[in-house]
Amino acid sequence: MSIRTLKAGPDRDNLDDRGLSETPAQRTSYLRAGNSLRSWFFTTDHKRIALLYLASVTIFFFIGGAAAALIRIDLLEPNGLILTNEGYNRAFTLHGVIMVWFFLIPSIPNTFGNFLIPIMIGARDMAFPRLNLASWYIYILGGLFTVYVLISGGVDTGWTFYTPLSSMFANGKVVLAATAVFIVGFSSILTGLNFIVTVHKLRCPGMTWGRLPLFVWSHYATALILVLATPVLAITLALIAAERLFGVGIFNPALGGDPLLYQHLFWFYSHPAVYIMVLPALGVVSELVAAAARKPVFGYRFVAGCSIAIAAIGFLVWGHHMFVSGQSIYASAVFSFLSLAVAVPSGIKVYNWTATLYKGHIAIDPPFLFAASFIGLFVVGGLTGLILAMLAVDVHVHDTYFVIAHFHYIMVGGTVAAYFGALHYWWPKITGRLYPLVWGRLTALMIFLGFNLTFFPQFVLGYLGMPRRYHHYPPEFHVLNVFSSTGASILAVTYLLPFLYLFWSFRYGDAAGPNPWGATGLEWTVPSPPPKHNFETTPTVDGPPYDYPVERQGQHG
Ligand code: HEM
Ligand SMILES: [Cu+2]
Repeated sequence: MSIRTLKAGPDRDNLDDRGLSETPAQRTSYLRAGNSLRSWFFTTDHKRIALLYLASVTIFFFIGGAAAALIRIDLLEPNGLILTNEGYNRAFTLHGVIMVWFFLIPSIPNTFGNFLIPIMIGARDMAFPRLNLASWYIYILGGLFTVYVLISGGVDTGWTFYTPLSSMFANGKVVLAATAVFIVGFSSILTGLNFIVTVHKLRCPGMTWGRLPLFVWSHYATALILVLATPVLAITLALIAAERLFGVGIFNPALGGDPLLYQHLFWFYSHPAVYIMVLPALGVVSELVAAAARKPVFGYRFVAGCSIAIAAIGFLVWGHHMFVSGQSIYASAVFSFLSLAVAVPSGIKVYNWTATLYKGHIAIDPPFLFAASFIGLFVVGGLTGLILAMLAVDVHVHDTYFVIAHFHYIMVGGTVAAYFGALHYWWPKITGRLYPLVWGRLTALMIFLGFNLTFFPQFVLGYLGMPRRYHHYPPEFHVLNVFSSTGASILAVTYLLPFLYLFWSFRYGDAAGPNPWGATGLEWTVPSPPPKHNFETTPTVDGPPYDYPVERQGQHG
């Protein structure tokens, strides 16, 4: 097995029956603290809850991915290959609903945030451990509801549930799907609340706001959005249900309602929600970049502040989804300006990561490769966002594949890459085991290639005028669609790879030792896997974050 740059595990005197070394702390690790189902399903340990989420978001990722596969197979032919028109609509709705609410929003915060925030700030657990477990149950309840809606008929409105389609014409289980999303919203709100209180109240002595890891800063910003925006979504979905079930006139003009009101309410949540999806990823990348370069993050305060700025400005730009809705041109102009402004803090982060990597002794390991793909794809996604924020251009490409490509570059290329980066970086901490680095590198490269082959052609398709959400398309779009579906097949295979070698490592990998990457941060001071209560004694912090030794920098001249 290849462990080129990873330091080997601890002393050899403590070998277990597999010949792996094991310290007393590892024997009392959170993984060993009881193995009954009860000890897992009623746990209040943030680390075990994180693993419950890890398992469940993975399952939803593959359910959503299966729907994506159906869509891409179908689009191999201009007239559709396997699905009926109705089936096609249901497949992309299922794909969007599952990916957005059951994967992208919870993936990084609920798994890695849950696992790492208490350890990173020197706490023994979250502020409200039982609420944390309750959030998981609510998430699962919402998930089961969604799967039920899927097998009992499905919904054909798209993940945005736009009215009047959803309120008047859709013949699917719109109310049930809305209920499912409504339920899972509570999970988001409770998790956000838990993060905020934990970061405010449970920081160990010396862990000032100016010393918080950037991962924690970005989760703090995310938590603010979760708590402030999610209730608006819940109310919006309840209003759709009220209109469909009881004929209350809210969005339906025939009843005195206004369909545009729906779009305002929906995007008031859903634009901030795209930052719920990407801010935790930005936090992950800051950690990965610093560890790969073994340098302090350049402009720490700016990177931290930009998380808060992105969260704040993100609340002011929702109208950029409505440029062609007929809203006033003055409103559109303001939304256009503010949308361009939100790119500034995102851009600052990219510059600061680049400056951090500059002249660093970069270890070309899987976490770095995922972080590097993140940065590249996030830049493409962000720059095309600027293109979309231009009023005149958006009239041309709105509701085309250009928009699909834009948000997939950020959400799949960015957030999913960061999710895999986090998995490869903290896996030794979570499990106490090392995995073969070559496989991680191969996966990172294949995901990058497969991703670009899938989504780059979609920019061209959209620019040429292929509308989104159409089941049939003119033959001149055929070749680019075949490219896209080919890339999607590469992606599908590659997404499965980590599950093979990571599970292998869980069983057979070498012991990781507390700090295999030689990284800074409290999580690397505790044993891998961490003991049940994280710290034997409460730690004290007396230095800045990312305190890498200076003499290791800049030797490339
Ligand atoms: C530089 C910052 C960004 C700008 C200026 C921007 C701009 C835009 C604009 C104007 C649209 C609407 C296009 C249309 O419907 O015609 C759009 C759509 C979208 N963007 Fe962005 N964006 C940015 C970053 C992001 C980020 C960070 C994410 C995700 C994490 C994201 C996710 C989305 C999604 C999901 C949609 C489409 C929603 C739908 O209609 O289904 N964007 N973006
Ligand atoms: Cu937006």
